[in-house]
Amino acid sequence: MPKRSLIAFVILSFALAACAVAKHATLAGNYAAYVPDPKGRTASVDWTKAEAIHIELSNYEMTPQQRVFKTGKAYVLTLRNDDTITHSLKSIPFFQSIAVRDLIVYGKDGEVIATPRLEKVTLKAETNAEIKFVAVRTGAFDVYCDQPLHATRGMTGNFVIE
Ligand SMILES: [Cu+2]
Repeated sequence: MPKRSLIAFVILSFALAACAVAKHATLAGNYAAYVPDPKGRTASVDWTKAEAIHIELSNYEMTPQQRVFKTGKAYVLTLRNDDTITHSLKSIPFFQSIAVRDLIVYGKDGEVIATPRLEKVTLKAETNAEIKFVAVRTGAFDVYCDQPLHATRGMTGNFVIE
């Protein structure tokens, strides 16, 4: 294979691999802003005591819009999209303040994405996702759906870690 074609092939391969993950979740390239050692942090908590939380993303609404988390506590956050269109949950500062154990996106092409560095979770129509995480850093975080004009129409919320 000529050198130029080889380079193009390598770039295309990387792009396709990135797309496979980007379907449901956007990942940051920069680890430094995220909570260090998410594996260690999520391994050292009692998951039988994890609190289950449900958030609906449908009809240009995020329900509930407010949610308070406690540092050091484990959560299983279920995101449901029962709508006929795609929605997302985005907040880079929030995802940088939690230690993620697993992200599972359910649906036709559901997949498990093991990552400590989420930026958003995208949910196609009639898809659910589950994020297992430990709240780590305190703060107030704006969350929103980043589909065009959805935040303007009301798909916003506020998470607090205290
Ligand atoms: Cu939306």
